[in-house]
Amino acid sequence: MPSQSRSRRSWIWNQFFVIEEYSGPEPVLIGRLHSSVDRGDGRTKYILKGEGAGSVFVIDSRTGNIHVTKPLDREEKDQYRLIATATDRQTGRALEPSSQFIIRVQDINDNPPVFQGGPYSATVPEMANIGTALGHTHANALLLLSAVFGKKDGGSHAL
Ligand SMILES: [Ca+2]
Ligand SMILES: [Ca+2]
Repeated sequence: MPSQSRSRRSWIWNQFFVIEEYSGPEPVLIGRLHSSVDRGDGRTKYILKGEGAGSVFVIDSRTGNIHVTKPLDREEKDQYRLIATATDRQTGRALEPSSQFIIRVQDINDNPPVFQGGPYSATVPEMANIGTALGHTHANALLLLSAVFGKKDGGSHAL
């Protein structure tokens, strides 16, 4: 008899980060999905569902790159729950179990209390945690790769 040790697959909770109120000349790359079965031949189709998918957040179905299309306001909404799916472009079959993740909006002090004179300027916090690798390899799961924030061209990423 086959053993019952079916490994229970738990959701992999990962996060992307977006600085609030940030807008660039073009949609800002915030991260990237990558399936472990993606051979880079274009068969893998990445799909994004959930809050803001297709409007606030758009995904390139081939590369898995996720962009944010407009400035976000953390005082209005501080996180978005999304679901990532990878399917085979030809058969439409799911290649991976869907994976949920969160896009968190990072606070900046854009609504400072007015109690001090003196020059005050809101600065964007250190980007360190954005450049950190947030995803981790899992044998059969979607991998979330964080973006190098502000990088103009992601084309130099070697796989
Ligand atoms: Ca705000
Ligand atoms: Ca704020």
